[in-house]
Amino acid sequence: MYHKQFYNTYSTTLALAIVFLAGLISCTHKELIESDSIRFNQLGFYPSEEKVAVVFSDSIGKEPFSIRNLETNKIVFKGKLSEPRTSSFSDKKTTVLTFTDVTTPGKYQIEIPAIGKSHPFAIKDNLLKDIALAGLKGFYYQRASTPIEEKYAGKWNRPAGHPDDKVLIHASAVSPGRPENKIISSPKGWYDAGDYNKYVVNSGFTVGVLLALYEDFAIYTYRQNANIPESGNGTPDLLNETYWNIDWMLSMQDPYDGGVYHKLTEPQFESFIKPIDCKKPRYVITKTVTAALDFAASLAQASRIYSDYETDYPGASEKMLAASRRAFDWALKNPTALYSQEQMNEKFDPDVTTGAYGDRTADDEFFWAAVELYISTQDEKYLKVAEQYAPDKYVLPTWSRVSGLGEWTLIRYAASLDEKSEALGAKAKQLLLAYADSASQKVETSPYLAPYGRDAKDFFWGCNSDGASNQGATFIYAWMITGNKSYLTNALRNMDYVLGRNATGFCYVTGQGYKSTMNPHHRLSASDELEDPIPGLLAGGPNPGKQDRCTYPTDIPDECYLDEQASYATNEIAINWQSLFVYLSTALDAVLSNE
Ligand code: 9MR
Ligand code: 9MR
Repeated sequence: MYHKQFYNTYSTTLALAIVFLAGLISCTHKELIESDSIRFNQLGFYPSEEKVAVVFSDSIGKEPFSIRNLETNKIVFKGKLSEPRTSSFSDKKTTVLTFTDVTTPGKYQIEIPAIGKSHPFAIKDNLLKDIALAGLKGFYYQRASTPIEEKYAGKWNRPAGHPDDKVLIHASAVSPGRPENKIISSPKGWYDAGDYNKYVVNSGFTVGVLLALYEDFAIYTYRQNANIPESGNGTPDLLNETYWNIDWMLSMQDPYDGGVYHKLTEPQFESFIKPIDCKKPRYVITKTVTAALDFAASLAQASRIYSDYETDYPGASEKMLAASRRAFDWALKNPTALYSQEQMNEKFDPDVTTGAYGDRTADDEFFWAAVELYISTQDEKYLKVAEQYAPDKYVLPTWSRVSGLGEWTLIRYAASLDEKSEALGAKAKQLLLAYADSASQKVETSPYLAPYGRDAKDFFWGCNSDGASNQGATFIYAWMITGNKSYLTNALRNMDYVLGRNATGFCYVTGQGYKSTMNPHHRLSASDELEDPIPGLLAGGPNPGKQDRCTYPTDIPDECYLDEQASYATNEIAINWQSLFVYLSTALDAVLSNE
C-alpha cells in the first residue's frame, strides 16, 4: 500500500516534470505532439470544397490555429477556432476550424499550439474515387458459390463455399410441385452481411440502390474498373457485380405461382468459420409480400437497364420483367403475407433464428414496386397502385422503408412523365425537398458541422448508412433537382462524418484512413487468418441499443461503438448499408472530381 502510494506520487511528479520539459522544448522548437482530438475526413479534402475539422476541448475556444504545407514546410493559412459547441446528448464540447480557402493540392497538417498537431492529410482531386471503387469491390468479396480468386482479391482470396445447388424447401414454403425437403438450386448472390445467409428483402433494396446509382451517374460508372471476373466486357462493373445477385434472386421465385421466398438460410447462424467449412443444410423459407415486392421493384428497374447490355446478358431484361410482373401480381393477391418469424416457428420445423427482415406494412413496398413497373412498362395498372400507395412524407430509404426509392425514380424520370403521372413526379420532388430543407436547418452551428449526428435519435443499428449515408444520398437528389450547391455540401459533410469527423475518431470503412474499423462482425474477415479485414466495407456504427450485450465503455449515443468482432450491433457490415455508402461516395466523386 505504502509502496504503491509512494510510487504513484513519484510517477505523478515525474510525469509533471516531463510535461514541463516537453512544454519548454515545444516553446523553443515549436514541436507539437500529434493529437487524436483533431478530427476530420481521414481521406482529406477536395481542393474546391469546404474544409472543416473538429477539435475536442472543454476549455478552449477562439484559439489560433494554422495550416502547414508539409511539402514546403510553410504555414499557408491562419485562423481561429470557433466558440465551443455543446451537444444535446453528450458531455463532449467541440470547436470547429475551417480552412476552406486552402485550395492547392498537397499534404498538410493542422497546428493548434494549445492542443497539438493533426495527423497529416491530403487536399486532392478525385478524393473519393478510390473509396467509391473499394466500396463496389466490397460486393465482390461477398459473393457466394464461387472462388474468390487471387488475381481479383489478392491476399483475400478464398475457395468457393455455399454452392447452394442443393437447397431444401422448408415446410413453410411448400407448393404444388415443391413438397417439403424437395431440393432446388439457388446459387450465387451476395452473403447478406457478417452472416452467410441470403435475404430477398435486403437484396432487393440493395440492388435498387445500386441501380439508382447507375441510372443517376452512368457515365462515371463506365470508367470504373473493379477488377472482377467480368471486368472488360462491354458492361460497367457496377452492373456486372449487381447481376451476380440478380441472378440468384431470379431463382427465389416459386415457378408455381410467382411468389418469392423470403430468404435462403441455414436454420441457425453458422459459427465464425470459412464458407468452405459450412455444412449446415440451407432452406428457402415461406413466401412473403415484402419479398415479392422488393423483388418486383428491383427487377423491373433492372429490366430497363440491362436491355442495353444484351451482348453480355442476352435475354436477361425480358426475363427480369416477366418475373417482376408475376411477383407483383402475387403480391396483389397476398397483400397481408408479412413475415413473422415467431409465428412461422410455431407452425413449422425446423425453427429458424437467422435475420428476420420482418415488416409491419407493405404499403411502401407496393409504392416502390408499382413505380418501377410503371416507369419500365408505362402500363397504367401500375400507375393506379402507385397513386394508391403514394406517401405524403419523404422517409430516408432503408431496407424496411422503401418508398424513398420510388420517389428517387419518379424524380429521375420526372421530365419524361406524361400528364397522367406528372403529378406524382412533382409531389416526389416537393416531399424530398421539404425533407432536405428541414434537415439543413442549423447545420452550421452543430457539433460536427454535419446534418447527421446532431440528435440522439441518429444513433441506432446500422446508422452509418441508414442515418448518415441515406441522408447524404437524399441531399444528392435535392441537389439534382435544384442545382443548389448547399445540398451538395451537406451530402459531403455526412461523408466527412462517416470518414472521421465524429465522436469516436473512427473512419468506419475498412482499409481506409489512419484509424479505421479493424475487427468487423464479419465471418469472412474473421475466418481468413489475415489481420486486415476485407477492405472497403462500411461498419454499422454507434448504437446505444447494445443488442449484442457487449460491454461498452460509455452510454453516450455517438460513442457507443466497439471495434470488436462480437459487437454485431455496432460493427457488422451489410450489403444494404454498403449500397447506400457506395451511392453517396460515388455520386460525390462523380460530381466533385476533376475527371
Ligand atoms: O452473426 C449474426 C449477425 O449476422 C446478426 O446481425 C445478429 C443479429 O441477428 O446475430 C449474429 O449472430 C449471433 C446470434 O444472434 C446470437 N449468438 C451469437 C451469434 C454470433 O455472434
Ligand atoms: O439491418 C438490420 C437492422 O435494421 C435491424 O435493426 C437488425 C435487427 O433486427 O437487423 C439488421 O439486419 C441484420 C440481419 O437481420 C441479418 N444479417 C445481418 C444484418 C445486419 O446486422
